[in-house]
Amino acid sequence: MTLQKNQRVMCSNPIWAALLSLLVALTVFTLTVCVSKNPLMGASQEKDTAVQGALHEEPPMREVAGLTRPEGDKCAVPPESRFDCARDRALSQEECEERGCCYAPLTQSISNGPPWCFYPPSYPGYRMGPLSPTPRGQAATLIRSVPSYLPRDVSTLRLEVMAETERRLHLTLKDPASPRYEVPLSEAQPGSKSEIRAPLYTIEFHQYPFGFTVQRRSNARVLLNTSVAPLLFADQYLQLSTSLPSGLISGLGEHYTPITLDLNWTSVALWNHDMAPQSDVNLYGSHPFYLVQEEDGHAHGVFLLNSNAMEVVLQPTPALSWVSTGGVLDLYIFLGPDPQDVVRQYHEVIGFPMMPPYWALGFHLCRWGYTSTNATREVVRRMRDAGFPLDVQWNDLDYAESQRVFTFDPQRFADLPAMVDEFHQQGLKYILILDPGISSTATPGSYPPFDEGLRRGVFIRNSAGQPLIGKVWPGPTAFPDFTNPETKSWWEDNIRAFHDRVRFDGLWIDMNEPASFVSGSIEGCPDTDLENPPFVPAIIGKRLNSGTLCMSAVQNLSSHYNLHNLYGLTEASATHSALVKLRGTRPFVLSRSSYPGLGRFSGHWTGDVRSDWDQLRYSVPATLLFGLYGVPLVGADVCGFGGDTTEELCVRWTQLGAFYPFMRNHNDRPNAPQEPFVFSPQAQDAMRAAITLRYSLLPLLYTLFHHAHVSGSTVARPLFLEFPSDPNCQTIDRQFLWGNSLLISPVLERGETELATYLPPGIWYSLHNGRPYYSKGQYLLLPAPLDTINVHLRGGHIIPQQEPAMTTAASRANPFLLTVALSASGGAWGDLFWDDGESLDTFEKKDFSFLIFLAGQDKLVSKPLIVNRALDGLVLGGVRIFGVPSKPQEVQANGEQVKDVVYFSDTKMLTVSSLHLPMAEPFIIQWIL
Ligand code: MIG
Repeated sequence: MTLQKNQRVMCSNPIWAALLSLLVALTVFTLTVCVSKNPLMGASQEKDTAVQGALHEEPPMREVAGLTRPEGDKCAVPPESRFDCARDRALSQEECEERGCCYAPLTQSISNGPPWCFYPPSYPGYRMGPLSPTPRGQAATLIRSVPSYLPRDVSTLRLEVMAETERRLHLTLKDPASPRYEVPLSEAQPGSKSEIRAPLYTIEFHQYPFGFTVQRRSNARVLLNTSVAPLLFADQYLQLSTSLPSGLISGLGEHYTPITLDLNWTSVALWNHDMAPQSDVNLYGSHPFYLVQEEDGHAHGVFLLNSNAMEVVLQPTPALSWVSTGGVLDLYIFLGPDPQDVVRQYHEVIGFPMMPPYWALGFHLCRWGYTSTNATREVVRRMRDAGFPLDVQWNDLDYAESQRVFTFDPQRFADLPAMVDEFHQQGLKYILILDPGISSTATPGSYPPFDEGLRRGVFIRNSAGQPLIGKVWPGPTAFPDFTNPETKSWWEDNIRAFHDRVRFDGLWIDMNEPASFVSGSIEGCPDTDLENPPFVPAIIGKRLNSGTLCMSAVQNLSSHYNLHNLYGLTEASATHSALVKLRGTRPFVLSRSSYPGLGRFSGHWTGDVRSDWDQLRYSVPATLLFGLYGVPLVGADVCGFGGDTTEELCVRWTQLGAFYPFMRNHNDRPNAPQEPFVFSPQAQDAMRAAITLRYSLLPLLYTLFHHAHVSGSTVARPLFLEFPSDPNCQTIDRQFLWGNSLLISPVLERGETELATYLPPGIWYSLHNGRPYYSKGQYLLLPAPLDTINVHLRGGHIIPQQEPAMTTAASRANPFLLTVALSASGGAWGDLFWDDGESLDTFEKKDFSFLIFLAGQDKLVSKPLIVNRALDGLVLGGVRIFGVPSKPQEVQANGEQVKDVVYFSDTKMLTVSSLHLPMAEPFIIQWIL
C-alpha cells in the first residue's frame, strides 16, 4: 500500500507516473486486498506491534454505586465539553439527577447549545475484562454492574478488535447472549493475517469505564477517544461518543450542507426520507461515514456499519456522538494517511463503484409531464433541430397506465415500443421511471405484477402477516421486499416481461426510501416498541413511520425498523442484476435513496431540488460528497426540478451540470419548460457550448470512472482531496476537480460575471485558450461572462478528448484530441482507458485498452500499454500544447513534418491539427524549438 502514498511524489516524474498508472491498471487486485499479519495476535509476544491492547487500569476506584447525584466539582465541565445525558427526552433537574447526571442550566436555549443535563466525567459504565486472542484479533467481555437508565439495557457485551490491514482497524460491540440484527455487507475485504508490519495506528483501552483511544502512530495524534462520554448499549439505544482531532469533518449524509459540517451543536439525522433538499433535515439517503481532515494534510475516516435510524451529534470540543436506535456497533476506522487514501479504504469495505456504460455520461433529458409518445418525440426532435447533443431521453410516470409500473398507457403511450425503437435508430437511449409500490387495487387478474407478487409472497408484511398496504401514485400499493430472494426473481420477471415489449436501456428507481403518502399503512400501525422507540432521532415528521411504512412491518431479513435505510440499496441491487441478466450489457440504474454500497449498482440524483441559486450552489458539495460515499455517478436536476427556472439560472446550471458526473435536465409537472431549446439564441449558445464541451471531455471522464471502479478514487473531487496540505483548500466547495487535473469554477450567484477563483499552487491553463496562470495558491478574479464556464487544466497533465458529436455513439468514433499542459519544467502525463463502452466487466476480463501519454519540453509520446479491438479505426486528430515558450520551427508527427500548426504567442499555445495517427499504435509528436 506504500505505492499509493508515493503516487503524489512520483507524479512529478512522468516516467514514474506512467509506470505507476500501468501498475494501478494492472495490479488493482493487489491494491485492493491489503494482506496483513494480525498484530493483535502477536501482541503478547511482540512488544512493538501497534495494537497491543494496552490496558490502562485505573487506580483502585470505588464503583459508583447506583445513580446518585454527582457532587461538587465533578460537574465542573466546561460547556463545550458536555455530553448530553438527556438525548432521549427532555428531563427535569430531578430526573436528570436521578440518572446520576449533572444539571446546570445555561441562559442559552437548550435546543442548539450545550446540554443542561450532562454526564459527569466518571459516570458508571462498562468494565472491560482481559483481552484474549481470537482468530481475527482480540476480544474482551464488557460488563456493567449498574444498569443504565435505558429500557432493556444490554449488560454484557463482547468487544472484538480486528486489525484488518495496516490502515484499517475494525471494532465490533455485540450482545453475546442473543444475536441482534446486523447489516448484511458482503463486500468488506477482510485482509489476510500475514502482513501487518507497520500499522498506522495504535489502540489503547480504558478498562473502567470502558473506552478506547486510537492514535496515529507517526505523530501520536489522538484520532478517536471514546472515553469522553459513556458507552450506552440498550436494545433500542446505542451511543458512542468520541473526540475529534479537528473540526474539519465531512460526510454523514444525506443532507443539504457545505462540504464540511458545522460543529456548533448540530445534530444530523440519518433516516431515508422523501424530502426535497433543504437545510437541517434528513434526506433520501443515509451514510454513516465521516472523514476528518487533521489539518496537516493527514486524514482519517470512520464508518459505523449500522442501518438503524440514527442521530449524529456534533459539538465544538470538537467531538461527535453516534446515537443509533438498534443493531450493533460495528466500527471501521481508516487511517489514510491522505484523504484520498481514506476514501479508497472506505470503498474497499463498501465496494468500489460500478463502471457506467459510456452513454450514461452523455446528456439526459427528462421531465414529469411529457404526457404522450408524441410529446416525447417532439422534444427529441427539437433538441436535434437546435443542435444539442442528447444521448438519453426519459419518461416519468406519465407513460404508465393509471400510474401502475410495468404497464404503459394504451392511449397516450400506445406506440411506446415503436418510439423507443426510433430513438435507438437515432443513436439514442431510453430510460423510464420505475417506482417500487405495486398497485393493490386493480381488478384481480388484470395486473400480474400484484397477482403474481401475492402468489409468490414477495411483499413486505404487516404485523398480522398480510401484505402491508400504503399509498403512492397509483393509490393503494404493496411494497416488494427486496431482501427476499423470491422478490428478486419476481422483480426480474416483471422487468423482463416489460422489456420484451419496451426496449428501455436503463431504469430510474424513485420513491424508494420507500415513500408512502400515508404514514405506516392505510390501516395505521400497531402500538409497539418498534413504532415507539425510547428515542427518535431528530427526523422530519418526528415519527419513524412518517411518510413510510410501519416499523413493525416484516421483511425476510428483519423488521422494516432495521431495514428501512436499506430499501433503496436492496432495490438497486435487484434492479441491477435483473438488467445484467436480461440485457447482458452494463446496466444503468439511477436511485434516489441510498446507503453505503449503492455505487456498486447505481448512480444517484439529488432529488427534488428547487430552481434557485441556493440549490445550485449546494449541488456542488452534494455531488462531491456522493463521490466520497462511493457513488460517483451523481448530479442534481439541471436547471432545478421544483418551481420555474430563469434563463440565467438555467444557463449557469447547464454550465455546472456539464461537469456533474451525471448530467440530466429534469423538471416538475407544473413548471415552465426548461429544455435547452426553449431559451433565447444567446442562452442556447451558452448551453450548447457547455454540453459540447462535456462531450469533448468524455474520454477523460470515462477514464476517471475506470479509476474509481478499480481503485476507489473519486471522479468529481473536492480540492482538499487533491491538495490536502493546502489549508486554503480545506473547505472549498464552490469549485471542484475532475480527477487530479481539471479545475471547474462555476458561477453560482445571480448576476455574477467575475469570479473569485482559487488556484492551488502551480500553473493552471485556461482550458478554452491555453492562457497560463501562475499561482502561489491564491484567489484570482477571473472574467466569468454568461457564455462560458471557467475550467483550468493543471500544469503537468495531459487529458484525452474527442471531437464532440450529437450522441456518444457518434462521438466515440470521432478523432481524439490531446490537451497537454506543460509543467514549469516542461513535462506532463495522462492516460486513457477505452473499451467498447458497454460490455460487462471489460476490465476484469482484460478486454480494454490502456494508453499513457508523456510529454517533455519538446515532445509528446503515446504508449499504448494494452490494446484491444475497441481502438480499431480510431485516430488522434490533433493536439493542443499549453506552455510552449516560443514558436517552433517545425512540428513532426512520427518523424514527418506536419503543416497544420498554429502558435499563439500571447498565450503560448501550440495547436496541431489534421493529424491521422492510429490510437492503437505508439506515436511521437515533436516541436522543434
Ligand atoms: O412524488 O415521478 O424525485 O424526480 O419526477 C414525486 C415523479 C415522485 C419524485 C422524483 C422526481 C419525479 C417525481 N417523483
